[in-house]
Amino acid sequence: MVSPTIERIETSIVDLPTIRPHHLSMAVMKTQAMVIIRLLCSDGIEGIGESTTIGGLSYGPESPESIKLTIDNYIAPIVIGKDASKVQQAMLLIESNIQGNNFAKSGIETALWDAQGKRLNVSVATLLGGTVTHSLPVLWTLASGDTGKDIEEAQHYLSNKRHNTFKIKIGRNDPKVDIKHVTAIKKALGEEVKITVDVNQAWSESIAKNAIDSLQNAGVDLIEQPISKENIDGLSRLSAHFNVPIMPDESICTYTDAFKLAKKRAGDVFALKIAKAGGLRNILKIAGIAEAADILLYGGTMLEGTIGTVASAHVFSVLPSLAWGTELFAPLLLTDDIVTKKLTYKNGTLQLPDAPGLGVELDVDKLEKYKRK
Ligand code: MUC
Ligand code: MG
Repeated sequence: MVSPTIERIETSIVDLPTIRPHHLSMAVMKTQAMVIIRLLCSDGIEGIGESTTIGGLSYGPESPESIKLTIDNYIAPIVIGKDASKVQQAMLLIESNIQGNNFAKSGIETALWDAQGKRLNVSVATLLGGTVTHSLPVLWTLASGDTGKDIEEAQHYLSNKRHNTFKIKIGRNDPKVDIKHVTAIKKALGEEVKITVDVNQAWSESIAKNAIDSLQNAGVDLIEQPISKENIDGLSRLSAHFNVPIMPDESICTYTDAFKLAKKRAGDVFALKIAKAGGLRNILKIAGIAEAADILLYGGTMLEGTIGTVASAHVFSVLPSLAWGTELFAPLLLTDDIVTKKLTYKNGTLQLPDAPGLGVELDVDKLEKYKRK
């Protein structure tokens, strides 16, 4: 049998507006910019992938423009002409020639898995070992920038049963203001509704000590990245000091980070993201380290559109355990989509599609409409 080769890789930056401004400690998002990858193979099969970050260069070390350039000028020339069915081999080749650029690598790996799944008529999750679940818990993030609006939003999604857990973005304001904000939301939603907060590194360790104490007393269930991503010892100290679990996000990108953090018990839960990790295979490696260290897992997002979200869902669905669920809600934060059929969200979950590959199809007209010219 002749092996299929990678013939062409096309990348586009797609800008999709959000349904409302999304306030994070480091940026306010009104649109999301996603790099969409089309990987065309000699057997006529096309794989799709997505490489997305948040707020230009304010969150991660790669921008949409740099991701596109890295793929076009550096990754594509390495893999064009190579066997499209050997995902591991292609990724090892990329990894041995290109330092860093994990977001770009993740989108390419996604497209390779999608193509191979379509080729073999199986889902990406099947290629990765097979699903443990088809239904992933999905929270919603409250980040309108206004306490009243956040409460209204949460009550709306509780009443239509789309979500039952909420993450509140804080760190933009004085900690006292943020604590009041979180306490008011928790009080309005009641004891039963699980609330997490994401500080996105905004606090010093000493501020964090006082603020986490107040948030713990207010009944918050999990504290995400309260301090600088570099302060690993600080994360260990906070995790040892508080009963409320601490979750590194920006501090834990690669499996090497996972090993360093696990050794220091710098967190009780790890936030997994395919972009930070440099792809789906690396999520499985991080999950192994976490399991060995008795650290729990959470399925994170870089606020990807449907393609990146469903790629994350495939790898998260094969994990032995995902104790803290996921935040794979971002397609719902966008006003439109570039796939023909949207993902199914219901009863606080995302349903994994079971069509071959990623199980979603690119809408080429929509891609054209939203593509940066
Ligand atoms: C982050 O830091 O976790 C995830 C959800 C959200 O609203 O922002 C992202 C980024
Ligand atoms: Mg985070």
